[in-house]
Parts: sequence; C-alpha cells; structure tokens
Amino acid sequence: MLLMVQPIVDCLKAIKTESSHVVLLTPQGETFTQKKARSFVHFDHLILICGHYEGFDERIRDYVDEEVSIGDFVLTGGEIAAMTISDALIRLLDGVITKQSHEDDSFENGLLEYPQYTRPIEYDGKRVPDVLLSGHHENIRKWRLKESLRKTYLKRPDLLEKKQLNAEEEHLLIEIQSENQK
Ligand code: 4G4
Repeated sequence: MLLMVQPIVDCLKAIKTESSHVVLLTPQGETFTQKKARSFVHFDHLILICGHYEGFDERIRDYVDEEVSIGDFVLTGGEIAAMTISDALIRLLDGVITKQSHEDDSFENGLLEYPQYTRPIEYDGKRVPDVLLSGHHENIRKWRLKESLRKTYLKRPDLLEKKQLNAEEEHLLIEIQSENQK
C-alpha cells in the first residue's frame, strides 16, 4: 500500500509558507549528517513528510525540496527518522546546550570524541590516566587530541580521510601509527 499524492499535496498547500523547507524522509534520500543538521537549523519552518506502508506515489517528489535518509536501513515509517532529525536540530538551537558542548561533539571537528572519566580515580584496577589529574591544561589538550585521533584512526578511518589534518595532528597520527605497530 502506498500513500497517495493528492492528500499530501493538499496538506502541504495548507501548511506551507514562503520560509518552509519540505523534506521527504525515505531510504533513498541523501544521508543525514551533522553537517546537514547544521544546515537545517537555518530554516524557519521545516516540514518533514513521513511515509508509511510501502512509501509514496512517485509524483510526491515534485513537491518536496529534498529527500533525506537517516541511514541505510528500512523502518516501518518515516516518523522515527523525523524524530531523529528533530532531536539533532533541537540540540543545536540557542540555549539548549552550551556552545562549548557543540564544539566538543563528535563530527563537529571531524573526529570521534576523546575518552572521558568520572570518579573514582581507580575502579576495578582501572585508573584514570595521570595526565588528566595533573591540572596541566596544555598536556591535557594534547592528550585529548591524540586520543580523539587514535579512536578515529581505529574505529572510523573513513572520517580521517575526509579531514584536513594540521601539522600537530599529522605528527600525533604518525605517533599513533608507530605505537600500533609495536
Ligand atoms: C518512503 C519510502 C526512512 C518512506 C519507503 C523511511 C527508512 C528511512 C518509507 C518507506 C523509512 C530512513 C516503508 C521503506 C518509510 N525507512 N532510512 N520508511 N518504507 O531514513
């Protein structure tokens, strides 16, 4: 069963304004990323159309601005995709979380997040790295950058290929690669 074009276009006509951006959620769309989330927050009015059953009448595509997918998998409906996108956008709105938190997010700097610790200093024989207890901000910054690079190198090498590394990052990556050969 497919969603018909006429009821959806009627609905669009009823709610669309000059500032609306109309997005169709489908597995065939362009993949939603943090970069896309940052571009979507600039729209004053976002309309997310959720398909169900087996999708839409093909002609719907002429009435939307773009098609987006949240990943290469199939859902029974686009609603959870719409919630995913909403959540990613809402947390970028002013006042939801601090600017520093965004800058630290994975994908904002193109790297995975560095390891983080809470108390106690030792749990089940596992210690918080000494450098983090040292209070030496420059060493901590460098350690975090290196561990971000290490995680990305080991888990998401595809992200490193896309990222332009500066001299410090290049140097740290070479260290990591030689450490991993031992
Ligand atoms: C449009 C066409 C989005 C919408 C077909 C929607 C996955 C995503 C749907 C369908 C969705 C995604 C029923 C397959 C609704 N599934 N990856 N399902 N299907 O963003």
